[in-house]
Amino acid sequence: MSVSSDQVARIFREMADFLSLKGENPFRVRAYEKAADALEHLPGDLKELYEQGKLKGVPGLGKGMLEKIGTILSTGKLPAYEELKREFPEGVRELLSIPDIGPKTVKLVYEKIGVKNVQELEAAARSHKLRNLPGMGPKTEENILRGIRLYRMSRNRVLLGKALPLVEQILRELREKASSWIEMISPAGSLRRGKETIGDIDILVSSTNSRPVMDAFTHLSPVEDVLARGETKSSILTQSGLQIDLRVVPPESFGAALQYFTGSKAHNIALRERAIKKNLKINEYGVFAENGKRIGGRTEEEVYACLDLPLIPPELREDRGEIEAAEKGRLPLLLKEEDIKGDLHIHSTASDGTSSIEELVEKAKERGYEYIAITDHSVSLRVGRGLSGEDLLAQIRKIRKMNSRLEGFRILAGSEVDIRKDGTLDYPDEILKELDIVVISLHSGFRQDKKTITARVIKAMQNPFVRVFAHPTGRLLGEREPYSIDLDKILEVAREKNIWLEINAQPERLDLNDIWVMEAKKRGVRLVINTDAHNKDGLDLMSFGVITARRGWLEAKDVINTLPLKELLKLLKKDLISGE
Ligand code: DGT
Ligand code: CA
Ligand code: CA
Ligand code: ZN
Repeated sequence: MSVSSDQVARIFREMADFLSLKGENPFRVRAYEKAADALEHLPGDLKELYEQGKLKGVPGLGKGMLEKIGTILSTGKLPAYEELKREFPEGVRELLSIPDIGPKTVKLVYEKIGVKNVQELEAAARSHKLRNLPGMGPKTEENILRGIRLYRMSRNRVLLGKALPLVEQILRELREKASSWIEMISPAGSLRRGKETIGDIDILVSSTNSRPVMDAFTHLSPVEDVLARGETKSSILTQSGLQIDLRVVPPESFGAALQYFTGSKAHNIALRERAIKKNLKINEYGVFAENGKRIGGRTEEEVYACLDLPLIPPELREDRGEIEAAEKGRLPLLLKEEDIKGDLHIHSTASDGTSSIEELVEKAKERGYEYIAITDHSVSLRVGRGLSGEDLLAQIRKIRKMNSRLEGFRILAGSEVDIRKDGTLDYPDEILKELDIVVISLHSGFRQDKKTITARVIKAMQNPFVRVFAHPTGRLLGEREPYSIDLDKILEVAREKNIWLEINAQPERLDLNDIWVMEAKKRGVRLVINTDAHNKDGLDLMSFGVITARRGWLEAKDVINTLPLKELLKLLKKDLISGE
């Protein structure tokens, strides 16, 4: 077993934190931190350096520290560290990472009111349990809550589904407040590329006078704090803890800056290499010839054209082969939201939804759809208020009746059938065969090992009535890891059995993700984009599924629910005229 210097550094950092929590002499605390710093910058293998005596004399590694390193190298452990670790619960050390909270405060809240993690600290501050502790007051509670927000911001990425509405609001407000100074405005960065989570938000404006734009920006209604303010760049922190960077550039550079700040970094690097081969220089100001003459930069099209490329859609700019495809004229004709003709995974009030089928139909028609499938939960899903077989049959009859009164629109009677722990389905075939569409998914047994869970799904996929496998990995962004399903095998079976894999459009799911969507397409598996809506407004989440599909290079023809009703019914082997 070999211990790396980074591992030892981590132990020393934790030691420093624990000792500071105990109120130890600050010099002792600092000694561990210095040693950790030194270890993180060591060249070469720790054990070798130690055995060859080369650690002696390294600043920060005194005699005492060398002894501790020796102990860790020979036993894999440091007794003093193990002891300290037992003294404090897991989450307490994390509290030290919150800005403006020192070890004294952490020790106080832990010992006096039992606060053991960030969540508990937040709750204590909100319910005013901190203000009566010695040395604290209402102001301290405010500061701590702000610190927690800052901490979460620095650590957490936010969902595209959270960031996008905020950006829309900000663009609206900026346009209102500084309209005469804004020539063009666009989001950039990961948000423009449609990444599922966003680190910070980047916005770009072209203007000949940046001051009034920066004024408007730093006074936007969601501003909590102005982190930086300058001529060309300012940054704010919103009340929800997101950082937003605004850059203002002159109109002749707008395209170059938009290209540059949209990224991704990897795409930009690949593009720059291409420029160099053509004896050009490309940066956020423009594209330049060898003699320094500027040859483009007002629009993105111009930037790409200078490199003999067509405009590459932002969602593809991840250095996954898009430049080569562009060069060969083989960029996909990406799917658009208008291509979507229906939604095949929706819950109604019959199970855990909050809109009636009538309301859902109305909303779907507003969106210009030709069909929806109502797929309430199946019998054993108690939390989802699953339907008994009898209830489901009654619902099917109700839907058939509704269809007979609808023109140019079709409600498909479906179900989201739970795959039980043993791979059997939650309704018998006699019921499944009555449905227009069967969607299957997992809601339990997430901890099964890879072999078990994969075999379980494959078993379910053998049922001839199954059409769609929904949210195939079960991940919830920032909350739950995917279960350990072998997607490779699932794709194989999906192609063989002609089962469509879902891109679930819920912003915290986006499941399959872009990478697997791309892979599914390569393997000839067809995809369907569904919102899994639990109320009528949930149908509007479709856009997030479409963005994910675009990031996976999908065209309309790769996606089942771009098919007109007639074509879809053919695939489902159903008649256009609804049978009673
Ligand atoms: P994020 O914010 O973590 O979700 O991801 P991005 O892609 O928005 O990254 P961000 O905000 O750090 O920077 C925005 C864009 O600016 C990035 O996508 C590409 C460009 N950029 C930033 N730093 C560099 C760099 O060092 N080199 C190059 N070539 N481009 C960069
Ligand atoms: Ca960003
Ligand atoms: Ca940024
Ligand atoms: Zn569902």
